[in-house]
Amino acid sequence: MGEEGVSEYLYKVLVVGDMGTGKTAIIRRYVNNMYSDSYKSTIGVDFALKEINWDSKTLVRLQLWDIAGQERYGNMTRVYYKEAVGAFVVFDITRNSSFEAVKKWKQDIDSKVTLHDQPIPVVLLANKCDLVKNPCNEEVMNEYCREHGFAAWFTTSAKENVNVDEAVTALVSAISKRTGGTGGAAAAPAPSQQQENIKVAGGQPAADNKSSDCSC
Ligand SMILES: Nc1nc2c(ncn2[C@@H]2O[C@H](COP(=O)(O)OP(=O)(O)OP(=O)(O)O)[C@@H](O)[C@H]2O)c(=O)[nH]1
Ligand SMILES: [Mg+2]
Repeated sequence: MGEEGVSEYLYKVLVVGDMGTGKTAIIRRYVNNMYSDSYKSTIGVDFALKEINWDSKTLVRLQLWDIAGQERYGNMTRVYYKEAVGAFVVFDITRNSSFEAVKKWKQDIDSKVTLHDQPIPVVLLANKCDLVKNPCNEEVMNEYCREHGFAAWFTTSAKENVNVDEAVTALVSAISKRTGGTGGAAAAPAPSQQQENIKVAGGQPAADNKSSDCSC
């Protein structure tokens, strides 16, 4: 308990996925509401902290671990993953190889970190949705998430600020359910669309210059 009966929670959350998929951009959008088109690859790991006033009695401190996608840092993940309670796996909706790598990232997390002897909640992000004409097929993605044990998935755009807050809310909700924190999920703001345990992404921005279909 902190001041005036406010409960405080610290959640360590991993952000992983292939290089260039937009992990740093998503974090920057979420934490600072900023975006840049220039690409500077993350070296090793970066950190960002965001405080969420979840409700009048609950403060969540989200510690985001922005993990480099470059293979050469892969052998460090066991150290980085330690004591994480949730994760995002990010792929680039226009790059199929980054979607194929999602399974590998999920297995890497599941094999190296657990919460109460179970896999930690992981939310899948199909990023750069501003670049595609046809977004992910909902049925296919719901099935994919069920099969691979993702708590939820969202199409996101760090560039156009699509579904970034919603994805974080979904992950924090899932973590809270598992840890018993934030007064239980019933008290938490829920994402708008929900199908079983899978939150389906909505709110695609309309754009004329989209070039391709999604890669999944
Ligand atoms: N169009 C578009 N571009 C994006 C989006 N998110 C990120 N990018 C661009 O994609 C490139 C890579 O983004 P980063 O956030 O640096 O990628 P990363 O996953 O952190 O890459 P590593 O640190 O190398 O693992 C940058 O040029 C970003 O501007 C998005 O939502 N839409
Ligand atoms: Mg990065």
